[in-house]
Amino acid sequence: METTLIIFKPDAVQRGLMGRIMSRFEEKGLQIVGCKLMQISQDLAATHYEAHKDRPFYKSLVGFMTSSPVLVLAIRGNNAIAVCRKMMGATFGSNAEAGTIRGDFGVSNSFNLIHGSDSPEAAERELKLFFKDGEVLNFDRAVESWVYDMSGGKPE
Ligand code: IDP
Ligand code: MG
Repeated sequence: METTLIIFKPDAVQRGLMGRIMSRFEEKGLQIVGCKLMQISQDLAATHYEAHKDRPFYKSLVGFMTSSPVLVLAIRGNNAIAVCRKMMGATFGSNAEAGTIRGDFGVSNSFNLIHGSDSPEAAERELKLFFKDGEVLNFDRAVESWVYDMSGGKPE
């Protein structure tokens, strides 16, 4: 099972879309194992997006991400990183596929509602940036054996 870091960006929180977007992940069968509303500091935004520091949009991206609270989530499931990225859709709202979160809820290329880790390495790094020890929980779900086919001994 993988765990990925998802952030509902300030536009998703301000527009009252937290519940609807979170429902998509729950309905998919993914498990929410960490969740908190927080205000991202300049330092945290800079660290989180350090790979983009030389890009022309970096300053406005950091400004946007620190402008208003975000909801950060740790989401777990089989291949959760790729599954969540697919559910998010392409980076730009203007060309994200219908049926994806970015495709259905936004049209902006910078206010694109949601962040998701893009690799296992990024997920490990980003989860540590946003969650302290003990804030990502391990717990059994009663429905687990109906979410995944476990007959082969592993989730299918
Ligand atoms: P991703 O969020 O789909 O992984 P990245 O390329 O990692 O996309 O970019 C990080 C974030 O930076 C995007 O989600 C978006 O908010 C912003 N961004 C990326 N490219 C542009 C751009 O060309 N103009 C404005 N904002 C951008
Ligand atoms: Mg990215």
